[in-house]
Amino acid sequence: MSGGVRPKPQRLRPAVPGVLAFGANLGEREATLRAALAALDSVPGIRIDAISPFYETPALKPAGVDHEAPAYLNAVARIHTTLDPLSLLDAVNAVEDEFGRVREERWGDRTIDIDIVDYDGRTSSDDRLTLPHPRAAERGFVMVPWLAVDPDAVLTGHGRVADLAARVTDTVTLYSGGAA
Ligand code: A4P
Ligand code: MG
Repeated sequence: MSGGVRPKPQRLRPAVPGVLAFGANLGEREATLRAALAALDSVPGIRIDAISPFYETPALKPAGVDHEAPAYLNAVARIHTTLDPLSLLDAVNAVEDEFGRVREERWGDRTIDIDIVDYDGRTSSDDRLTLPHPRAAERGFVMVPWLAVDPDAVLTGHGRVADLAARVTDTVTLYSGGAA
């Protein structure tokens, strides 16, 4: 987790940096986010380096912001991983499943959503995985927490996260429940 460095088994692939975004708007949001972060940190080949504060954000639906839907808690984690991108996606999907994620509706309410925002600055696209995450740049609930854990961050193809965070229009409020 953030702060300390824990020994992990040696692996053949070098560890590369990545950025994961977390969102939850159903159930015990804060507890779920913390448990999902801990679960990912315990996956062999994933190490969480830093966790942003948690932010409360109104639900964004395909038709726009939905103030009737439960609000989200969002956070971003900086990681290092020895997993290849699709294995990392498998790992985050497994953690989503573990915490009761049900996929019924696009952008529907959910106990937990974990997106790979950035994997070592790479650009790629296939059926399962688009890198960087295609909608991250315009989302305050991703840019603001990312900026909090990396003031110098750059989103491949889009520019400095500080500039992107200054441009977003959605409301992002620091959650009084506090940082991880
Ligand atoms: N996929 C492709 N690229 C990626 C990637 N970089 N990271 C695929 C993760 N997954 C990726 O995702 C659908 C498919 O995207 C997966 O099968 C995966 O192979 P999903 O998590 O099943 O469904 P989703 O999250 O509803 O779809 P989508 O389009 O990823 O949604 P977004 O764009 O992530 O938006 N409002 C607030 N306030 N806070 C939020 O966190 N999140 C969403 C989800 C909508 N509204 C929100 C929030
Ligand atoms: Mg998702």
